[in-house]
Amino acid sequence: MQNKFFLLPFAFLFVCILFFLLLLAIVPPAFAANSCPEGMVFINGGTFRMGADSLKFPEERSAPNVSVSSFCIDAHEITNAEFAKFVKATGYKTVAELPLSKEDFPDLPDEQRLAGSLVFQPPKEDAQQVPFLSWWNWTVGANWQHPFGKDSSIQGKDNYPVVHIAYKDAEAYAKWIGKSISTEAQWEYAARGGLDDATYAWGDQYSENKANTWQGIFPFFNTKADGYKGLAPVGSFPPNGYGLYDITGNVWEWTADFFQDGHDHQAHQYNPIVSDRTEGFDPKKPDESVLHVIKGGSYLCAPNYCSRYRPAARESESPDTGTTHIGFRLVKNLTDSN
Ligand SMILES: [Ca+2]
Ligand SMILES: [Ca+2]
Repeated sequence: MQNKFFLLPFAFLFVCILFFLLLLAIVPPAFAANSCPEGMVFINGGTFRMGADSLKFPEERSAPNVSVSSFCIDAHEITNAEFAKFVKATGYKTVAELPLSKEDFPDLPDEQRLAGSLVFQPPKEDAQQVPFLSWWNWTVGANWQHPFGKDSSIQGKDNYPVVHIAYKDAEAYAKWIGKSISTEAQWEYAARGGLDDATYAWGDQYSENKANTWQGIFPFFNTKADGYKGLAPVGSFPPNGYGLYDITGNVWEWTADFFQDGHDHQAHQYNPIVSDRTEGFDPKKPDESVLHVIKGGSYLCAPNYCSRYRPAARESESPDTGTTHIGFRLVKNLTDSN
């Protein structure tokens, strides 16, 4: 009888150890705050309202309870210098550097299959009428090393965000460096910088000194009140509450999600991602079936046009399209390889 009581504490200890091991097995490990690679910021996971509800931007329709796990995110947009290291190591050619193939575009004349990309070209300031999107000019020879065509260069611009990056290019860089393109939820959660439901990444009032956007009347006249008519070196403006630079403006940033018209406002979603391309659809672009979400707006977003320099704001973009105002930053998830 006495022996039985003697064994009780050991039995209790055994159950406790078993319970602890079970917990380890079912609860996913979390990033420690100091485990992010250099140049990345630790984002403590949490729950937030994703999107915003306004009549003007129905595509932002909110979902009130979206949760994300902890992750690391680049403090700034990927720069020319960083992308150059990748190209040097791998010999990678971006989408803009490759001619369009005869197989994919059999009806195009040869001269229109030359390698190039879309370059922003403002209309004359005294122009009376400008067709929609006519400020985008297909430019042969434009790519990340020659942003405005073959005679332009990124010399001396190591610290500027790389541009003319198609989704596939961002994916290739991410794979090489062992990181991921963020989900839209991760990106937006990080962009809010802890200010839930604020209109901008810094609060509720627009400010021309907080990010590289466009002041004046787009596309005709840019007052440069923020100091930059075009791209700015990364980190030229104050970071948001989580220490992220240019999460508003400068260049748009790719996310992994396919674009849908608004978020599922009834769902409680944990680490959501729209990863099925057949679910992607933008009613503004009915002829394009595959569109990724881009976030953050760019130096071309003005109060009179676009105004998508808000964390909730979103735009759809064809994955094979890079331009003079699309770049990227990456996240590091537990599942990433190195
Ligand atoms: Ca500007
Ligand atoms: Ca940006």
